[in-house]
Order: sequence, then C-alpha cells, then structure tokens
Amino acid sequence: MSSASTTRSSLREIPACAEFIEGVLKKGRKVYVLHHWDADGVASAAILLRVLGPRIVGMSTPKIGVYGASALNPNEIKKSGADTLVMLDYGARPDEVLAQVPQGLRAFIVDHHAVELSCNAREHCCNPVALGMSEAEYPSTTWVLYELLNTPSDIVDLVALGIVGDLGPALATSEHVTFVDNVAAELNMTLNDFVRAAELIDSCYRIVNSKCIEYAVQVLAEEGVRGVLHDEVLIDAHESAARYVDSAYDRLQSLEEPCPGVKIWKLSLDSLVTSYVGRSLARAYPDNVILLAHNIPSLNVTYVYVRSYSVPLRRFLEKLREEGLSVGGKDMVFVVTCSEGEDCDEVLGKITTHLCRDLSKEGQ
Ligand SMILES: [Mn+2]
Repeated sequence: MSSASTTRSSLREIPACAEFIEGVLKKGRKVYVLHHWDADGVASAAILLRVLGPRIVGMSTPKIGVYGASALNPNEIKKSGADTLVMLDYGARPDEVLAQVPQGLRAFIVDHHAVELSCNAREHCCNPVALGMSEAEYPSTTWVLYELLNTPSDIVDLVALGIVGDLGPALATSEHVTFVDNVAAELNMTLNDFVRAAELIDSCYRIVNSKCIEYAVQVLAEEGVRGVLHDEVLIDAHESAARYVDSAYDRLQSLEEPCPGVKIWKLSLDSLVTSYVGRSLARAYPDNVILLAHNIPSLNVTYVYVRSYSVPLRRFLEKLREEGLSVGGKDMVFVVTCSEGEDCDEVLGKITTHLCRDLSKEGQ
C-alpha cells in the first residue's frame, strides 16, 4: 500500500485519468454513471456514489449480458441532464460505446480490462491495463478508483470487494491479498464474508435483474459490505440464482476433448450463469483450459467462456482478436461472443485449434 501514491502519479500520466481527477472528482460536474453489472462494477459505482453524492444525476448498467453499442440507452443518459458520463469496469470496445454517447457530454471510461484502444478512445480512457500497465497491479476497477482518489480510507471496504469479486480464488496468489486481509480485519470481518458479499451481488445479474443491481449499489454505498450480507432482497436473489445454477449443472453437456489439457462443455439456458459455471469447472480441472459454450436463447447469443487457473490466456485472446473474433477478457479468462447469424461451432473450432497448437508447443 505504501507504493500507492507513487503509482497514482503514474496513473496521472495517463491524460484521461488526470482529467478525470480534475474534472470529475474535484469539480462540480453532473455525472451519469454507467457501470458493469458484476461485483467489481457495482462496488465501483458505489464508490462514486459515496464520493460524489448528489452530483450523480443518474446511474444504470448497460443491458445485462451485452457488450457493445446495443447495450446502451443514450436517451436515458440525455434525459438525466448530466454533462459528464462515466463508464466503470464495462470492458466493451471503447470506440463502439463512445459512438453512442450523446453529443455535448464529456465521457470517461474507467476500466482495467485488456480492451483494444483506438486513437479516438485514448483521450477518454483511464485504463492502465489497456495502455500496457500490469494487470497484477490493477486487479479491479475499484483499485483504479482507489488510486485516482488518492487512497481514501472511507472506501476501502468497497475497494476490497471489487478485488475479491474479480480475482476469485486467484486472490490467494495476488499481491493484493494483504490489502484485502487488512481491510477485512479492520472491519472485524473475514475474507469469506467478502466472497459471500460478492456472490450475493453477482446473483442480481445471474437472474438478469437490473433493478436488483441498482438496489445493490445503494446498499453498498450506504451500509457497506456488511449491509449486503444481511440484506433480505439480495439473499432472495442469491437463492433464485442458485436454482438456475442447479439446472445449469443438470443440462451441461460435455464434449470430446480436442487435445490433452483442453475440456469443452455446452449449455443452453436463459440465465447469466456462464462465469459462475465456468469458474467452477476451472476449479474442478485446475490443470486444464476449460471452454464453456453457453447459448442464451433470450439474448440470441452464445458466449464461449475460456478459463484456466494454470495457463495464461492473454496471447490467445490477442491471436483470436487478430482473426476477427469478438473477444473480451483478461489474463486468466476471456469470452468470445458468437452473435446471431454466426457459426458458433466454427468459432469454437478456431479457439480450440489455437489453444491445442500452443499447448502442444509448450509441452515439447
Ligand atoms: Mn472488473
């Protein structure tokens, strides 16, 4: 933690981050917050709510499960009367979402996903990872905000929650584990409490309920992580999500392994349990790269979720992007979106070909 102020000065070297500090955090702009629907996105939104208070004139998530232009609702942003739009942790392609921003609004993207940056996006993107800084240093968007805000002590519970939500079991080997442990200890809580709180919040998007997400932001901002643990609405959401997860396991279809070290499953189910099921498969097969092709009929989309707890995946992500696939992700996980009209089996084939080729090279 002692290096935070020096690191912050490196965030300051990113023009969009410097302008965000001066123009959004310090001055009286009216802000609309658009945030990712997962625990890190929700915690990031709650941080801004605590810090900016009534200067936030509107807040929502993009359409749950959709990464891109069609997930945004420019009219709603316009109606709010905001002069500034802040997008938190969304992970979609900056040039695509920036094209949807209503005219006259200053837009900032604060994120830590390894997204591609166009020249136009650079002046809007406060994203150290996309600009080549290490993902290990920026495990969550809450951590980016923490440094931008100059490490204030009254948001550390939210910062820790974002880290726990995004890293999952990878937290144990992260340099940020000490920070999280210290925060939990100060609050007289355990790491498991934070894991549970992230899980409760993530239940909202698993049951595709954006009202639940808005509600979670309020609970977090006002009552903190402890408030989430005791909240009846979120506990109910968690129980519904658990029923979806159960039916997902019933329907999982395991495919033949394309090569040693790569395992594939298919699933068709109308709920966003992709990452939940994908993570648990990766935990069950820690020495493998796991692929989960999850078709969501109501969204007309198939997500190919790829995760490994042993092999870094960033280079595959970049290769697949070069091949023209729609890929978003990070070091240990990425998702390829296969939209209506695309041949998803062909997409799956491209992914496994690359993975198997590289893994066999490594094994030699
Ligand atoms: Mn995140």
